[in-house]
Amino acid sequence: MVSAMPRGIGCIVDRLPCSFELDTLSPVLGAFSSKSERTLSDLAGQFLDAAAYERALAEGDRLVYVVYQSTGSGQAGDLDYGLTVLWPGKIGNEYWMTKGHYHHVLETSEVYYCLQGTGYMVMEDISGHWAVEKLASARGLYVAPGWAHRMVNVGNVPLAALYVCPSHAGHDYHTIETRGFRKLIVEQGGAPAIIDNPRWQGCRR
Ligand code: PAN
Ligand code: ZN
Repeated sequence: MVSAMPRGIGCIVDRLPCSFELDTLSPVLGAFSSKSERTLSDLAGQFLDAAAYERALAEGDRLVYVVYQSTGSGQAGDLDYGLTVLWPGKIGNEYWMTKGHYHHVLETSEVYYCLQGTGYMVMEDISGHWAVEKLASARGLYVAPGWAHRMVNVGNVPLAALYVCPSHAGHDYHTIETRGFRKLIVEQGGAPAIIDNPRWQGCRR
């Protein structure tokens, strides 16, 4: 493609047309405006087995996932996109996962496209409906408006997924931090299983 525009990171900062490399083997996003790293301590209170969590944390505050972000203007009409890479691991028998969130602007949606790995997207809405969809290489996923979402890695390699969402969506982490998700993904008999979260605080917001 011929373009008079500068390529790469300059396009992202200035919100100019651009394309980007997606290294699906690493996996890494070729150009991004920021990178967030989440470690075990960022997931405090989220894993069911609190004692196993404390033991794991005592051994080191390990990196759980990285988000390469191309963050837009924050205006409706613009898009944020990026790549989330979630490492494999378990706390007790519960698989490593992202914090998960509702969008601050509840009626916004999101599309994910999985590049590598095996896992699930755990979702729920404020009425208590829930859904768990499989994530696997070359599999896409639509998070409908109003649904909280969390990635869970049930495989042995990093789970990597591209995401695209409205730039004004924002993140509401507080609701999940206090209420939890209704469903958890744990290993049972050597395979992933969906179980009820006994600590789920209901569908109030
Ligand atoms: C994604 C997520 C990313 C990390 O960009 O933010 O996968 O998950 P947490 O934000 O829950 O830590 C997204 O869904 N944005 O809206
Ligand atoms: Zn989101």
